[in-house]
Amino acid sequence: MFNLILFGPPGSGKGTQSEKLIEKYGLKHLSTGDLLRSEIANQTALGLEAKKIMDKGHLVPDEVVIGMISSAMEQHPNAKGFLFDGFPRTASQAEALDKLLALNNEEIAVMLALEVGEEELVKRLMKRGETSGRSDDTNESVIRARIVEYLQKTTAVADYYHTFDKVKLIKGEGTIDEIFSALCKEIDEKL
Ligand code: B4P
Repeated sequence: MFNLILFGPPGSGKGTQSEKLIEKYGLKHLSTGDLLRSEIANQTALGLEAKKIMDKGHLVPDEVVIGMISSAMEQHPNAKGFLFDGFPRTASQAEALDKLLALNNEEIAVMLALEVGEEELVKRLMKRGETSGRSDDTNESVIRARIVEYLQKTTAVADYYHTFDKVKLIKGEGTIDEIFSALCKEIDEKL
């Protein structure tokens, strides 16, 4: 199995690049953002609770997202590998993911971390908000709150994987194809 984490702040292009990567490498895409938005669309109890938190730009509790990822992994026992997008976002989520993978003698091969400046992130998300219908993309103060959450809680995840020498930094500004090539180069070196 080849398991990789696509990491970066909100709007750094994780979702955009994930679509291209899963097509090229045949990995199973697991995006906690997509899983949460599907719960919201289906108006489940979990989704209704999560929406209130996401609309403030905050992170959904660890136990909720870990539970979602665990059951999504169980549903794909024959996957060639997983691409984790937007997960883990806290150090606890990272530890839980390592434990889940270890149950099957698996591990994370690499974390690819997209680096994008704050003003570019805000610009991209405001632009996406014009068409996406995502309530967390329409308000600049919510977008900035998401970036603060990232700086306060999520950057610790990169520190965690740094200790295992698994982090590769990728310039996340430029054309989508340029960034995709840089990501593929790192993956091909690990395969
Ligand atoms: P997510 O759904 O993970 O998404 P995101 O961080 O908003 O964006 P992403 O980086 O995927 O950006 P995209 O490619 O779309 O999170 C949403 C919320 O869910 C979180 O705030 C949180 O509340 C909750 N959540 C999710 N996972 C969680 C977890 N593990 N724990 C707790 N809470 C969790 O790109 C953005 C825009 O930029 C797009 O419009 C795209 O077209 C554009 N773009 C992409 N690449 C570009 C490029 N190279 N140049 C110009 N524009 C580009």
